[in-house]
Amino acid sequence: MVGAMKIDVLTLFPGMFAGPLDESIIARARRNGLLQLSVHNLRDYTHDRHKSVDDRPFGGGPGMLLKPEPIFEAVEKLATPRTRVILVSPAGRTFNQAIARQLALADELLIITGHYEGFDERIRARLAHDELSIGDYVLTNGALPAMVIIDTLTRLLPGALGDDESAHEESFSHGLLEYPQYTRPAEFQGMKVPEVLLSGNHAEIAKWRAEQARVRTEERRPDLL
Ligand code: JCQ
Repeated sequence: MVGAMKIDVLTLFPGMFAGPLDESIIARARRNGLLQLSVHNLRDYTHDRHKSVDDRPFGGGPGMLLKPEPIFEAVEKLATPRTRVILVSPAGRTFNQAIARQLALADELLIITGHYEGFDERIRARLAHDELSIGDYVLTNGALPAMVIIDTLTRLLPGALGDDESAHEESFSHGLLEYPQYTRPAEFQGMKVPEVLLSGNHAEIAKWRAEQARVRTEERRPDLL
């Protein structure tokens, strides 16, 4: 199967994954076998009566840490030597389109989502190939970041996008923000579509768009230039 990718997710909140991954392009990629996604409940890898996944930090301090045993057991059962194991937390390197393009080349990923104060450090040391953040803010747990990463990777799988969907070159692949775009009507609530776009002069249109993309990027995201 061309582009087929297997992604396993290890989470304390498997219910959060129902819905977002069952719609649209991701649902179609799954139906078509391009994406083989499985969500696993970390609690299923515990053995004690209380199904404990976390414990207090040695040395004291607030909060709880994800304990090693259930995560080690889950990785042992779910990962193969080909699997790239990724932790999701605010302490990871910041996910972006370049990282997405790299990850999309893998054929098996296991995404481990954190919560609370963090992971026991031995999970990082022994199990993780990479640790990713989706940005500098704190969420209640890593389910949403995992879904963001899955979404980004899915649309990069060969065959996942239809012609109309992939005809659109995304902003971050040419390194600039998108130029302003308009559809009908040519005038709406007194706001006119720029004349050049109605001119039929394709060289002028391309020039205008390149200029607009540059201006918009300078104004909004000078860090991209
Ligand atoms: C990911 N940006 C924010 C919260 C701890 C130790 O792992 C933790 C994971 C989370 C959830 O992830 C995020 C996040 N990228 O909050 C605390």
